[in-house]
Amino acid sequence: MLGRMKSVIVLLVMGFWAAGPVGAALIPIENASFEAPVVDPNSFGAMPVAEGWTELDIDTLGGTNTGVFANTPADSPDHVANADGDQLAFLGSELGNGFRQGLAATYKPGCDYRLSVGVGVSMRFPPSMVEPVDAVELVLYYLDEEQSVVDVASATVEATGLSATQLEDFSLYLAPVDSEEAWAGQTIGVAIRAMGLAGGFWTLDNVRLAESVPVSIYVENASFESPVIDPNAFSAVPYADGWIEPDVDDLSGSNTGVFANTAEESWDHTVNADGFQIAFLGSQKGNAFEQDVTATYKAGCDYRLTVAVGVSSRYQPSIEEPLDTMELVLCYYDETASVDIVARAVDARHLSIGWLQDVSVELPNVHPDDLWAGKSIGIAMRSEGLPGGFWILDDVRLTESMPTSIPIENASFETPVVDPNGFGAVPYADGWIESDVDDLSGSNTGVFANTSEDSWDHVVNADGFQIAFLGSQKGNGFEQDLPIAYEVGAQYRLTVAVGVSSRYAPSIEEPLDRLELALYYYDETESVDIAVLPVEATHLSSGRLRDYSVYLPSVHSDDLWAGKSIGIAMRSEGLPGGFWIMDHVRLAETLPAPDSTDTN
Ligand SMILES: [Ca+2]
Ligand SMILES: [Ca+2]
Ligand SMILES: [Ca+2]
Repeated sequence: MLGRMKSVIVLLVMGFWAAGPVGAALIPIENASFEAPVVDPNSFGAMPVAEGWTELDIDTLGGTNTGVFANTPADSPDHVANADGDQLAFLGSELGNGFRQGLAATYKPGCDYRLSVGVGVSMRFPPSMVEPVDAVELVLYYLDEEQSVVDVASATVEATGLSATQLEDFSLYLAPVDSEEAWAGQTIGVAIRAMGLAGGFWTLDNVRLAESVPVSIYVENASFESPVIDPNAFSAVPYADGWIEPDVDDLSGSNTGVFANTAEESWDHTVNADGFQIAFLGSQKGNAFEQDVTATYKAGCDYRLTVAVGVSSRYQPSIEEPLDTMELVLCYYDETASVDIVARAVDARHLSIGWLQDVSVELPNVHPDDLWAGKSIGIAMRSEGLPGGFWILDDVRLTESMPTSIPIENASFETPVVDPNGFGAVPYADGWIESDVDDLSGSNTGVFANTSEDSWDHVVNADGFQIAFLGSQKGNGFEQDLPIAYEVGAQYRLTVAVGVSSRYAPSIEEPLDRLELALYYYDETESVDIAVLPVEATHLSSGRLRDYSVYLPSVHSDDLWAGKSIGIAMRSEGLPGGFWIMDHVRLAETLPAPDSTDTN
């Protein structure tokens, strides 16, 4: 129940995708714009069929609840101004009517999905906008073994406020697919379902499904676990390491800081806090947490800031006029000041004591001409209210999504399957070329089984059950030559989740051990690196992996690697004695053309 509440707020995002994003990887949907069959606009103007779609129609005789119609002339009072093409779909408002389609594409582990539909209402027969309000549901589903439809995610759109002449864009967001989820690898299904009473008609057009590959961008002290508070002492401190804290309390800074979560049996315990500590933020305008992360906005990528938000058990922000609000912001710095790009306001009306709710703000598709392209990413949580209340915040997450995922064999090091009851590790990894200075037993490269959750050396954010290990000595490495070439105009991003061995961490003192992530190609004789990111062990942990990404800017036609096979590598550049651990290798590509629908 609580998990469900959490998902609802993240799912529905309006308006952002109204314009086709540059370089978005759209998964092909048959007759996505309802242009077929072609309707003769001089005759009846509508047909009770839509090619390519499975029509669920409770009018089994005439099928008059689902079909397509021709947009009227531009001077007609019911002309839909922003229709895509010449035709749209109509859908009867009664529960049981709907469109659905199984696509050729599958849910790829590690990818997230966004289904968008232009929605409007019939001018003559609009769905009910008063109680009981009619609604339409956008759905992503898959078929189980019995061929039954199983919903993966859904979002509800109510008729209230919708127009007959202007479609509004609604989106459903599906968070990254975990390889363990039942729909991983299953065929993607999209559906639009009426959820109301009979009598009205919805107008639908331009169904789009975008796939992208999100990776984490590092946020310092993202879970507010430092400074560490002694829970037996005062249990709160007025600062948080790593954050810039504007605080209207100039003297003691008591509007921003961190506190220790109370014991589980305590009345004010926060059930779903991340770790042991949480941040507090006074509700008065002028109080904030801000951070400039060490990453930049990249053209062709989407950004999403997510924060777990709650309210103080003792001093809640006002839920009556004047309503207190808090803003999540993505910003950048021009020469002189920080400039907001997108902000999302939250108020306390849907928040509850003892429970944090995920709230997200998104910046879709950075364009090369945007002022923030190439600039440092700034994130902020700012109060916009009156004094007296406190917000509580935890688990700040920043992700960057690139449109297209390129498959990598055994990307999560799940094969060969290691018997966790045996030795727990094997000295090889399927699908990878392993360079190993230990010629004899190859014990510098291989895979191991994550330990159980209660174990001291458990890796909390491993992908699946297994992780790779790599000896720190130069000469050890994993490489893979992909059956895909560097495409002119495209950018590439290789991401690996990296950590260190709990027993044998690579050296963080001189001489420093380094791990290199690289994109390479083969000229006639040897492999040549094009982009390399060195990673040091200094900020790495054995219990939590951190995403590192190496970027290759747009490939030019005269680059030597244009058209050559893509090579990816993780290589040690150090002395023997330590071990890197790594998991969840992801390669993403931005597409050169805005209208490209190639998802391979
Ligand atoms: Ca259309
Ligand atoms: Ca925390
Ligand atoms: Ca794995």
